[in-house]
Amino acid sequence: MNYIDKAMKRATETNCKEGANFFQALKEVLVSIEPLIQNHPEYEYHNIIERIISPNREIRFKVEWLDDKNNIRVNNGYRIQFNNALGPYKGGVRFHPSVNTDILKFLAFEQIFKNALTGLHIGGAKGGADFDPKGKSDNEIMKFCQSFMSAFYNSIGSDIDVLGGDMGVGEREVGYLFGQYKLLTNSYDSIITSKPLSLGGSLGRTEATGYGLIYFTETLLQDQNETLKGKICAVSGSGNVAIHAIEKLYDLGAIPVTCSDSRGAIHDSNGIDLALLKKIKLERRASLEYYALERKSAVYVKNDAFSNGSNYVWQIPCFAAFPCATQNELDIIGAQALISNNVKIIAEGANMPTVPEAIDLFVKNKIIFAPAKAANAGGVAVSVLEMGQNNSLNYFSFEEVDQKLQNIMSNIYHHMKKTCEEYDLGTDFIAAANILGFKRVANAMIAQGVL
Ligand code: NDP
Ligand code: 2IT
Repeated sequence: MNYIDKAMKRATETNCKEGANFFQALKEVLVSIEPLIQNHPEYEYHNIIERIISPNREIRFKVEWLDDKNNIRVNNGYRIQFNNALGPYKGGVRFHPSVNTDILKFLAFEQIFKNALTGLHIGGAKGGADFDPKGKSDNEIMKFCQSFMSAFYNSIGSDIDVLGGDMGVGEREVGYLFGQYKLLTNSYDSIITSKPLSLGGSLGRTEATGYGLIYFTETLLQDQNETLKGKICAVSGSGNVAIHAIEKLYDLGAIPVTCSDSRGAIHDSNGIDLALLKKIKLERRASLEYYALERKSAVYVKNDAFSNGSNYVWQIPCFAAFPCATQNELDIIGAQALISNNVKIIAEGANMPTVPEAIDLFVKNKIIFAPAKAANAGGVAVSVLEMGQNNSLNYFSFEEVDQKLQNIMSNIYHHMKKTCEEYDLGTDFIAAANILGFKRVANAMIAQGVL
């Protein structure tokens, strides 16, 4: 039995049986590190694969809270502290009804290697709850955040595990989570990032994931004598990552023409009206349907109206496609449409947004593919800058953070390129990201001995 089959068998025995997302993430890493494993017998000697595929700790807790009608509500909360070989656990918190152990394990596993790629000293974790923030009042969100933090605050700490934002968790939620931790521990420790500025948040953190995605893409393209300038781009999602990707695309002279949410998609051939998008999604927290009502050039397609179930945005001809909503949102139908419309590059803003079969199609058709672990690492990287600023009490300007973000994204690309050369990978940036990330974590595990 080869190491991939052995590891998958071990994962099946020790993890949730229905862990489709976790196994998808796991398999991609295991397959692509093959050239590394062949050249490094020490990883087998130290049994790194079996050790790296099991989370160090999985915390599961009940979250009880009172809604506005004084009904007692109950949700499931989780924190997966997957690997801390490189530094304190670090990773976001997701509030979404779909959250379960499988989703959080895949996210935490990906986070280990993404965090390693930043070159910063942080381990990988992810947490969240199956709580749906949609339709909840501000008071209910606050109550939920306070109960969530009360349930597991003693498992985190500024040098143990530092939380951050993710889907459904932005500045508002982070502020409430932070406040409750402060109350319970009487400390102002930096146990969460993406904080509002008034609580010690970093300038540039809100923008970092979306901006970083576009910096990474432009760096990669420049290396191929290409640029985003003047090019039509398709973006999915309309949350934190998508909105700031669209903003940076405009800064670079590109033309983003699509966005989407959980209910439908927008195609605006004049270019997305960013101010209107922010008003609808960030201020009003409303559906994109209202965008189309206020903007005559926009076409709105409801998810169920595009009958094959695929996201409509991938049908729009574009030079570059940026999936920025959620996992497995770019399917084969979308990939086929993008390829037949001569897409040049796919760069993942969301975590694992492309199904494996679609990735295979892109690779077969020589479409450049920038994987999430590298392309969306700007968010967590600026989170670490936030931790550094909190600990040193020395705060950077927006321009300083933005410059550091550009340097980090450029370094990630250049290290991946070097890995491609070293292992003769051509432009297989998926393999390069996995090899580079794995190597850094594995070496740190070996250096610490058997724990
Ligand atoms: P937000 O909650 O701000 O936005 C999520 C967006 O995705 C919303 O537009 C939402 O629509 C849409 N969406 C959610 N579920 C679905 C679905 N099933 N089908 C179609 N659209 C959907 O989250 P973020 O922008 O922060 O996160 C987006 C992705 O980026 C996630 O994969 C996240 O893990 C990843 N990421 C986030 C980082 C960050 O710093 N925030 C860092 C790195 C990665 P609606 O408005 O209707 O809910
Ligand atoms: O997936 C991610 O990298 C994030 N959600 C950001 C995590 C963080 O700790 O800032």
